[in-house]
Amino acid sequence: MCEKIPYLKHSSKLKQVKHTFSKFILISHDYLHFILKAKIQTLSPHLAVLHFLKMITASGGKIFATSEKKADFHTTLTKCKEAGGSIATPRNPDENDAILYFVKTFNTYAYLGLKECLIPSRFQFLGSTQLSYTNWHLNEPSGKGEEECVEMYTDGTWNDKSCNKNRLIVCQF
Ligand SMILES: [Ca+2]
Repeated sequence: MCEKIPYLKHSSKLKQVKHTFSKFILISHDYLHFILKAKIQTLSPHLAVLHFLKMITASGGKIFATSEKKADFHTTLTKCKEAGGSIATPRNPDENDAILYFVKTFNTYAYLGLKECLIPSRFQFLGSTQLSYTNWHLNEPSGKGEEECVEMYTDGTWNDKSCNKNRLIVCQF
């Protein structure tokens, strides 16, 4: 009898603790929602500003962004990687349009995430993926092994080009 009292006490205390704890979980869950909502609300104006400044576009779940700066192909790769993304690589007409938006806005060609294969005039996406979409300008690619990179013209078409030119940095995330 005497032993049961502490047990009962302990048990009810345990229930109380559980109750408090579950309440805490609910509160923290709500709190988390609140924080996330607040964060998104804080972020939204920034995204809106970036849109307004013509620095980001979105297409099919991808976000494309420019730093408005120019760089050669290899520097562009580095800058995009440092930003947590990769060089803009259009895999369909919508994505091509999203990149074209920057090319037109800043009136500057941009390098794309494509590279010539060992076979001249054959190109592939970086990472050795076969091209599933292309938008070559008339009579391009024309470099025949001399132009290993690809730039986007202001009409959205592609041209193979040497990799050491200064082009608009456009990354994807
Ligand atoms: Ca060319």
